[in-house]
Amino acid sequence: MYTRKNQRNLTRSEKRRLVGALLELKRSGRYDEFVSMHGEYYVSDAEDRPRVAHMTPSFFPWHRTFLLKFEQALQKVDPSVSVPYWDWTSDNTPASSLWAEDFMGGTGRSSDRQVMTGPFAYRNGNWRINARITDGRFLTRDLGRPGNPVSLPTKAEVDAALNEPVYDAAPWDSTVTTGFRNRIEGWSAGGADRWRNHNRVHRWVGGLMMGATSPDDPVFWLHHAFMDLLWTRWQGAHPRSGYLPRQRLGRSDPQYRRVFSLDEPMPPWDVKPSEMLDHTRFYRYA
Ligand code: CU1
Ligand code: CU1
Repeated sequence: MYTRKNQRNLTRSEKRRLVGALLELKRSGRYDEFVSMHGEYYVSDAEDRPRVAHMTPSFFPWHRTFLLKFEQALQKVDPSVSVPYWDWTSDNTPASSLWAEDFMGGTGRSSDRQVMTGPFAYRNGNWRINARITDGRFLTRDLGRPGNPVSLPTKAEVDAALNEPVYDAAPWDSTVTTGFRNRIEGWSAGGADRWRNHNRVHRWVGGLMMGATSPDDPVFWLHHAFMDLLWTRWQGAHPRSGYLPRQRLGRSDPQYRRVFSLDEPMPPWDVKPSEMLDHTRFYRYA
C-alpha cells in the first residue's frame, strides 16, 4: 500500500525522484509504449467500434488501470515514487510550483509553443517526442492560452459534477447531459462551454495535451490522478450509486458492443470495471 499525494506537497527530493523515474522510463522506451497505447485507444463516438477509454462509461476504470500500470512501471525504476495529483481548482495559474524548473517546467515559447524550461524541455536533452501525429520532436504547451484566454474549471464546477447522483446514462457517449462521468469528462455541444472540467484542463495546458497522445506531456498523469481522486470522492458521496451500465447492452441498443458494462473485460488488460471500483486495494490518497 502506498500513497498518492497532492503535487503541491511534494518535497524537493520527492520531486527529484519522480522526475528521475520519468526520465529513466523515457530513456528505456517504456514511457512511449504508454503514450502509443493511449493513442491507440483514443476512439471517439463518431466511430462504430468499441470505445473503452473516452466518451464512454469506462473512462474512469480504464484510466485507473492505465495509471496503475504506469505507476507500477515507475516503481520498478524507483519503488519510492507514486503518481501525485494536480488539484487544478487551487493550483490554477502558470505561476504554480507545478510548472517550476525543478518539476514540470513551464509554458511554451510564443513562436512554436516549445517548452524551454525544466527536465522535459527538448533542449535539455532527455525528452524527445516520438509518439505523436505531427512531426515536432519537442514538448509543446500554451498554459492558459494567453492569445485567447481560457480558465481552469472552478471548485463550484467540480462540486456540481460530484453532486450528480447517477454515474452515467444512455446513450453512454459524449452527448449525455446528466451523470457524473460526462459532467467530469466534459464533453458538451459547442459554444463557450465546449470544453468542461477534465477536457478544459487539457485545453488549458494546450500543445500536446490537446491530442490523442496527450501522455507525451507528463502532466497528463497528475491531471488524471486528480480525475481518479474525484471518482473516489463521488463514490464516497453516493454510496448507493454504482457503475453503470450494470448489464451488457442488448443487441437493439445503438451502443451494443461499443461500451463496457460492469463485468465486461476492458482491453488491453482484460480487467473488468467491477475489479477497479475499489482503489484502496492499490493505494490511498493523502
Ligand atoms: Cu485518456
Ligand atoms: Cu485526459
